[in-house]
Amino acid sequence: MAVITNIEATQVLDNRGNPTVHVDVTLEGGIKGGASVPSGASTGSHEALELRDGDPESFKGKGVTKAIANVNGQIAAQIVGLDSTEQKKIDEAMIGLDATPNKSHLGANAILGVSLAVAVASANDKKLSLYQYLNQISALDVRPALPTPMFNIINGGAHAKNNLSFQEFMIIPDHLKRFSDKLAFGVKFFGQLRELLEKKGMTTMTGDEGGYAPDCKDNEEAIEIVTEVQEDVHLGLDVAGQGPTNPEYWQKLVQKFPISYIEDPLGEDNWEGWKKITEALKKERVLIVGDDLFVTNPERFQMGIDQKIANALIIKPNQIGTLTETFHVVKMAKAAGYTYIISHRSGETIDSFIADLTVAIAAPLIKAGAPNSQNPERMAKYNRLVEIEQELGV
Ligand code: 2PG
Ligand code: MG
Repeated sequence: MAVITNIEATQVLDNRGNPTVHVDVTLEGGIKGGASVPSGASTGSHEALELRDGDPESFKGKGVTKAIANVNGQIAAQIVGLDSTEQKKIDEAMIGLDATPNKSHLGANAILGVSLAVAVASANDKKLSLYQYLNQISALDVRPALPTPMFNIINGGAHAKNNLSFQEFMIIPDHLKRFSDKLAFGVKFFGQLRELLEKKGMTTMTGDEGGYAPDCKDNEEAIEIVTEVQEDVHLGLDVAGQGPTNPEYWQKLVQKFPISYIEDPLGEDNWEGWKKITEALKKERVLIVGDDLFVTNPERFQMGIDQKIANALIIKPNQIGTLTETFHVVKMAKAAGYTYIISHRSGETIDSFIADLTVAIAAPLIKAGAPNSQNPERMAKYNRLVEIEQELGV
């Protein structure tokens, strides 16, 4: 029994300078746990609602003081006094208190901040590493394992001021075994890409996730530049629904380049198109990944499973709003044979919760941005994974 004695939320800032919710939970005996909530830019329209103040005089309407007030008021009133290890009960109490389908009453940012901070406090109370504790409460029956990082080394779309319509160009060092070797590979590759861009007289300015944001002739040129650094490196794309809609385009692209991962090739409501693309790319051994399509939402994901759409999905706790619901969707993925991938948001803080989460559920891949030392909000996740690697002795 670890009784929650206090819950306190604060408005902090993310890497874009936008406000976000930080929550600290205190337990009887003084043990604490804190968590900061991330925030997307290319947000799916079916995501749980991120509550923002809308006051143009303050942070261009992006303040989160209403969400903070909901944590310190209504949520604290309901949750203080409960046992922090009862994650499901706490999450369900918040869902009940909100009583809307998309958490628009209290705000998914308010609810998730509490949900995560409760888990961190409980892990601290039990003197467990966060990933160990999450592994236990997930009840997924998997052994903690380190993921392969997908480094987003060229940024476009809603994450950069350049002319690339695809949002993310990633490298996937799955030819290496140890996490720290994969990270070293990413850092080296990123440096080589910088040199190549400089040689070509292209900009090395970066986007929101730390990758370079050059202007290119088209998306293909960006892929060509990456493969100029190394021909056979495995590639991943997040198209964020901003690409051609005909399956032939994608078939040709994956035949031309070593692409093994395509996220959101089509828009979030184009179920018919998704069905065709999934069918067309079946024999190409590519992960076809639903992000804005499924939004970590059990109903939307079930529609995809039923129609055999995609073969992988992105898991983002803030798309759904509680840890319990996040675990539920991962369980569905495991049962249906979909690959599940943990992802950061383009708006992040140095909170590294998702690093522990990815290990806890043994997700084979993580998206956490560029391995760019100028972006501590991305490096925090990678460095935490290195720590876990050390702890696991693998
Ligand atoms: C995505 C995410 C993270 P955002 O589309 O996958 O990379 O972007 O957080 O802006 O939605
Ligand atoms: Mg995406």
